[in-house]
Amino acid sequence: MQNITLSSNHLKLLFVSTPVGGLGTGLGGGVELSLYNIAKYFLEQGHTLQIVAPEGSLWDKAKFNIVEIPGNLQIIAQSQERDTPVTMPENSLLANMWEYTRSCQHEYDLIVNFAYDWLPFYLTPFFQTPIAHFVSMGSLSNALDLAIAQVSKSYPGTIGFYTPSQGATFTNLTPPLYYLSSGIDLSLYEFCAQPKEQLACLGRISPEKGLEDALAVAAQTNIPLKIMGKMQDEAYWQKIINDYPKAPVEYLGFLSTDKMQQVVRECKALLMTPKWVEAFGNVAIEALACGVPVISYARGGPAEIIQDGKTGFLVEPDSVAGLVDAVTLLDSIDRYECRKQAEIEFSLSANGARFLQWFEDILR
Ligand code: HBI
Repeated sequence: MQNITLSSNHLKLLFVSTPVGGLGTGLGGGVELSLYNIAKYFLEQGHTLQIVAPEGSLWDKAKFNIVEIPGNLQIIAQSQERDTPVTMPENSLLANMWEYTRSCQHEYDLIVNFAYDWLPFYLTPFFQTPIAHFVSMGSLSNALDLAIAQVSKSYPGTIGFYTPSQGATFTNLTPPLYYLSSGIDLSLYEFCAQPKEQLACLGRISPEKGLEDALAVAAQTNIPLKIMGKMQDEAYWQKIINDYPKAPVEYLGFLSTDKMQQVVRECKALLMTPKWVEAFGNVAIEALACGVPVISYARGGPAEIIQDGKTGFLVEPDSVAGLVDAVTLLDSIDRYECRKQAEIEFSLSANGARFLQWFEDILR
């Protein structure tokens, strides 16, 4: 085992990205935002970093020292059943990314995996350089669950999640497990003390987001609802719009962070109605950063973020009546408390420090 001396705590890190799309295309969803913010922190702290990413990534290649790998994208895990066999396309991008990683592993102190895929977990024992695995969703696949459990047993302390509730969806894991939460660049979000009479929804337009319940709130309260996010499931959208023809709803599309926060900051609250165990819910901390309280079902990541009654309200899952009651209580929330929570818990430096601690624990 090479004897690593953390002189001046300088780390040489190799981040291996998700194989479902190039960085900056939005296909990588929340894990793209996480990778961006963690990379920014480690670069600002003076560590050495390289990012292995799919060809066609849009980030600044020089700034992030990105090496682009060709190959066919991996199928997104959410589209598979729990018992679907692991599949590898010909000329697999995932395999090519990990072949590159194997070939240069000795130049780094630590490899960090951001892919939610079986292969990197299976390959871990074949590597000499330690690998930290950041798991970006709840349990979706039996084969991957087993591979994660095996790595946690053979290499304790190398599995990280966003939240405990996300981690709890997996079984047979060996502690210690790490919960990193998340972080955003707060300078991109502007506090607003006096909102308009409107509510917001943020995130991919897809069934697991439960948008029909937000439409029901708009219909019952007649408060205008602004919806923003990638149109992922058009049929689902058409169905829920037809189910609530009278709801005062406006779909604004997928906006840049700046355009999105200009709308969200003027809202009385962000509504989150997840039907699945949301691993985290970056949209919740984006709203808090603008001083916007979050009303969410008490399910998954949002339940670990929102301070009930102080920075928003946690509602009995799937209870539209509970959401409507919470909307009537919004005036009791001090919007500056929302911004303050974001500054304390979810800044780039707070998030980066959590990852640095994790990495140093692994390397000790
Ligand atoms: N699917 N197969 C696969 N691999 C990933 O890394 C992956 C995914 N689906 C979604 C996803 N990553 C990210 O968008 C989420 O982790 C946020």
